[in-house]
Formats: sequence, structure tokens, C-alpha cells
Amino acid sequence: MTTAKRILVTSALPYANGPIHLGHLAGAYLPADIFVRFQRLKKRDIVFICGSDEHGVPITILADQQGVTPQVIVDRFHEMNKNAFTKAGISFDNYSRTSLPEHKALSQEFFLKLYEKGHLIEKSSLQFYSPKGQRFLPDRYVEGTCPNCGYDRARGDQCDKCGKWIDQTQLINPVSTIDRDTPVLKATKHWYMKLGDFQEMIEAWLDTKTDWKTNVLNYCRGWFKEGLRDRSVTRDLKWGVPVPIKGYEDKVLYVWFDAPIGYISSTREWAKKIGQPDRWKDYWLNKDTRLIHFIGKDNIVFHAIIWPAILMGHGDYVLPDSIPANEFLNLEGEKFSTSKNFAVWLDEYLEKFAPDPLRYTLAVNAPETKDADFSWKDFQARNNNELADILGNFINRGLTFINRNFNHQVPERGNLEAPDREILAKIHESRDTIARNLENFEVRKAVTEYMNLARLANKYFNDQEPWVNLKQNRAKCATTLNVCVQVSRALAVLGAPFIPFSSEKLWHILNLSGSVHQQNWDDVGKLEIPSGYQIGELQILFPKIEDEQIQPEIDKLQKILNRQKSGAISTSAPVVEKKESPVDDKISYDEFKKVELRVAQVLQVERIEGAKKLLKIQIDLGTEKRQIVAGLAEHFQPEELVGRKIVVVANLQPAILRGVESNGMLLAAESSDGKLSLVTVIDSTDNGAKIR
Ligand code: B3M
Ligand code: ZN
Repeated sequence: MTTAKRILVTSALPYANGPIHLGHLAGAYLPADIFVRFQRLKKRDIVFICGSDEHGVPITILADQQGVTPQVIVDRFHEMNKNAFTKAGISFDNYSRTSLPEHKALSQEFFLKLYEKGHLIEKSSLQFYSPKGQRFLPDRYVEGTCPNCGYDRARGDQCDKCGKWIDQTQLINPVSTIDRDTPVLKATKHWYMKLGDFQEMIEAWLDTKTDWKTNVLNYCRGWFKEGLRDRSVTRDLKWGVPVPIKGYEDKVLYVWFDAPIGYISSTREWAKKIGQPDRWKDYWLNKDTRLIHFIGKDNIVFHAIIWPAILMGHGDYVLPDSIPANEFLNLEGEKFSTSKNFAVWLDEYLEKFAPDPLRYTLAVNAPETKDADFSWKDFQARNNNELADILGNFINRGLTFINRNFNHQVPERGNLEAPDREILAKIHESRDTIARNLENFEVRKAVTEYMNLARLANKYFNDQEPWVNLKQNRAKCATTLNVCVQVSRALAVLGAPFIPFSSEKLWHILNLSGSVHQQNWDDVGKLEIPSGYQIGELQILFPKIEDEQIQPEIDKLQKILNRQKSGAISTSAPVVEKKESPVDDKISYDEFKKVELRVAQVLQVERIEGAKKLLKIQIDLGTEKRQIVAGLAEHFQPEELVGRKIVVVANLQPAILRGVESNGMLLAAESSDGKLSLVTVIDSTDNGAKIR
């Protein structure tokens, strides 16, 4: 491990096309934050960089689906994700966005540099095209069967199942993700990066990375074996960084070309913000910098092969020193799925629970060497049995004892006996073990060691029986409590990378000055709180999490799984069995405008006696509540509908169905097999929102 003067840490720039979920957090953000917070306590010169990845097909697809501009999408999710990260304690020094003009300029500069140095080559090729939409269909605009593993929903850029990077035109049975039409091939020209020219250099460079995770190295070896081929770095799209070459006015840079450059533009933005506009150069243009990219495993090839090739091609920049790539986190034993809403969204989590229990749980279960799992029961148990019953309990017992019996003052330390010396020595040992683990990106081991220290401290308190000595041997009792205070101080600083909010709270309970985050790691166990020091008021650090709090979360996920099993959510590409008759009766826009479609949320649902098919549904239309009747009883359980955001025709004349009044009609789609699926909108849409 090199101890360079400067460290630059990045976390993968999340696409601003959706909220962050716990799987993302556990992969590229929390481990990075823990590492950075630790290095700050070590007083290293370190900068932590991230931002939104705002280009690429994932953004434009969502924008198309929602009928808004890509800018609307990225504005929404940039803000949302930035806030969620802040609330979760992810302490980026800068969180930028790739749609900024400065980023565009820098990306174009990179492109031109590679162009001038002869690393790019122009080629004509056949690409998928939609005659109906009169547009090319790059990357994820096409889906099909993976030529490598046979997965039937491989995306046009990468297969989610086997992780293979795909050349779109190799997909079997390709369909457009816009309208599921079969695309045609059409000639177009693009710029390609001559990756093959870099293979030898990259291989030699990776050979020096003997301490890297084997998952990263093995993955790259697979690529080298096949031989690096030319890769196109431009796309036929309108949204993105314009290609700075004549004749390419209607094309943009490939998102994976500009996104990693976002690490640099974010660092430049940071330097400007702190009033030292050249400061970014100290990191990026200095070969002594340790550049560390925290990513999820699906991003390995881009960071370990293509990005280094871009940097080598440019020539002025430092290369990555480490790429700690994490495996995936599962949820209750299943894969996270954004499209099926099978996820725990970070912003929603933070509305209900504190950040530290989550950080702790995800750190203990970090998906470092293999996929890991998050379950609500485990989360509850980690909070209640470890954070509360071990760490919280130790702090609470010691300090309560002092407040009651020693008038809030740190008792005098007398003769140290073996158990006292052992626990004090253990502080140093844990400090160094945690440091070693974190230097090696082993968060799991580090946080486990941390909790072990708290566990031993608890045992120490038990074994010393200060409540017995209070009367029989007050000096010994005082010594025990004095030691407990020193351990508490150590637990505050050593815990700061993992549970930053609780550590800070503990720091204030101990009535210590400044912030726990400004302390020096190496002083842990050395600096002590003097006898007679007045400590503050006790507060509960980790309230217990009750069954009633997590049961709704478990139920919510279970419901989604059940729905999926019953076929209400399709798990594979929709198979078009029977084509609906073509639409030919046209109406004018004015006629369409008469229909008032609005978003409503289902509040309550009951069956109607004597009407097998009907459900009576209470809905919230934003400005008013209403009752509608719908023929859904054979398709849905009433409880499955509650809470969902549906679309209703709000200006339909009221009708009486089986004696029950219905004030509107909800929209649903009927498949050829008679299955109904509700037309829904994403949860964050306002009730009453107009659909146009
Ligand atoms: N936005 C992919 C992802 O979110 C991509 C990472 C960019 S890092 C430069 O998985
Ligand atoms: Zn595959």
C-alpha cells in the first residue's frame, strides 16, 4: 500500500434517472464514505468526488416514457439523490452533474486530444434504426436475447445476467424498447477508440496491481484474452455532449466516454468552490496521487480498461491506483429491481429511520467478495442486539452510573489492575486493526472489530462490578468508571467512519469540544479525559426498532413478490401474442382534450356484496376525495390496490353500478389472455396531476 501525499476518492456517478436504493448505497457509496472519513481522521489530504451522470440512454428512455425533456428528469433526480446522500451521511466534498457546460467543454477537450493523437478512427457501420420513429436506436433502446448466456432481456449495451458487454447487433431477436418493434439496420458513421493499441500498456499496468481484488483482475483478464477491439465513442442521439467535429452536429459522445471525465470536472468544480481554482491539478495532474474509484461490479470494464485507456491516450493525467469494486446486494434474498419497484429507496428509508443503523447494517454485510443480502429482520436485529444492546448499553451504563454516583464528573483513576490495563490496551489494538482493514477496503472486518471492542467493554463493566465496589471499594469503582469514560471516547472516534451521527452525539454527551470528525485517529487511546471533567446529559443513542415499524416494510416487499408470482408483473420481456387491431379511427386534439385524465391515489377498497366482479374504491384526487366502482375484483385483492397511484377519467358522468355510485373510471390494460394490469404512475406524482 503506497502512502501518497494525496488521495482522490470517487464513487460511481449514479444515473439521474431514478432514486438511489440500498443496493447502490452498499456498493459504491457507503464503503467509499467510510474509507474517506477514516482517512480524514488520519489527517490525510483527501478529496471525495461524485455527481450525477446525466447523459445516456437510461435518461432519455425515461424522458420519452414520461413525455418530458431529459433535463426535467435529471433535474428531478439530481436534487433527490444529492439530498438523500447528504441525509445518509455520505460526505462528498463535491456532488456535481455532467450536464454542466464546464463538463461538456472538458469532455470535448478530451475527445479532441485523443483525436489529435491519432487514437480515434472513423468508421461506417450498420446500426439499429426505427423506420417508424425515424431515429437510430443506440444502446438500451434495443433489447433482445443475450448471445452469450441466452438471457431474454439483455440490454443493447450490456447483459444484466452475465455481465457481458454486448455489441447491439449481436442480440438475438432484437426489439425496440420504445415500441417493441423490430428495428432495421441502417448505415451510419461514428468515431471509435482504438483500444487495441492500449492493450499491452493496460496489461502491464494491471500486472503491477497485485493487491487488487481478484474479481477486478480476473474480469479484465477475460477481456484481454478476447483482445481489445475498437469501441465506438459517439452515438446518434440528441442528448449528451456534442461531438466537436464537423459533420457530427447531430451526434453526441457516448455516455461512458464523458461520464468518467465527470470525476475530473467535479474536482474542478470543487476547486473553484473552495476558492483555489487550480487545486484540482494537485490531484489529477500529479502521478503521486492515489486515485481510488469505488464502483459496483457491473462498472469494472469501464473503470479498469476503457477509462485508463482514455487517460493513457490523453497522457497528462494520473491513472487509478485502486478500483475497489463491490459485488451486489440483494434484498430479502431476491435481486433489487427498479422496474418492479422491488427495492428499498434511500429517501423513503430516511423518512422513517435514522441513517446510522442502516450504515452499520450495510457495513457489516458489505458485499465485498460475494453478493450479500439486506433483510429488514436482520436490520432490526443489528440495531437492537448490537448497536443498542452492546454499544448503546455500554455507554449508557457507564455514564448513568457516573451521573448518579459521581455527580456528572469523571471519577479519579487509581491503581490500574490487569483488566483495566487489558481493555485500555485493546483500544490501541482495535484502532490499528480497524485502520489496517480500512486501508485494505475491508469494511466488514473493520466494523466487526469495532463492535468487538464495544462488546469487550461491556464485559469489562460486568466483570468489574462497579455497583458492588461503590460501597466496598470506592477507589476501584472510580477507576473502573474512569476507564469506561476513556473507552467511550475511543468508541466515539473509532465509530465516526461507520456511524457518524451517533459518534457525534456521543462526543457531545461526553461534553467534548469541537466535532468528533475533526479528531486525530492516532490520538485514540492516547488522549484521555481528565478526572473531574464534567460530562453532559445522557441521551439514548440507538432507540430500539419495534416489529410494528418494520412489518409494513416486509409486507410491502412481500406483496410485490406475490404479485410477481401470480403473474401480475411480468418477469421477462412481454411476449406479444395477439396484436391489437391497428388504430385507425382518428380523433382531433380538441376531442381528446375533453377527456380529463388525472392521477389519483387509492385510499380504500371494498368488495360489493352480490357483485362478484366489482370493487368499491375510494380515491384521493388531490383537491377532492371520490368513490369509483371498477370491475377489478377478479384480478386484484383489495389490499393490493391500496396506496397505488392510478389514472382516472375524472370528468366522466356519474353512474350507478349495482346500486353503488361511481364517480369516474380508472384505466387498465387488458392482455390477450384477459389479465388486467392497472395504468399507474410513479409514486412521487402528485394526486390530481393532469395527464396530457
Ligand atoms: N452511471 C452507471 C451506473 O450508474 C454509471 C456510472 C458512471 S461512473 C463514471 O451504474
Ligand atoms: Zn448474458
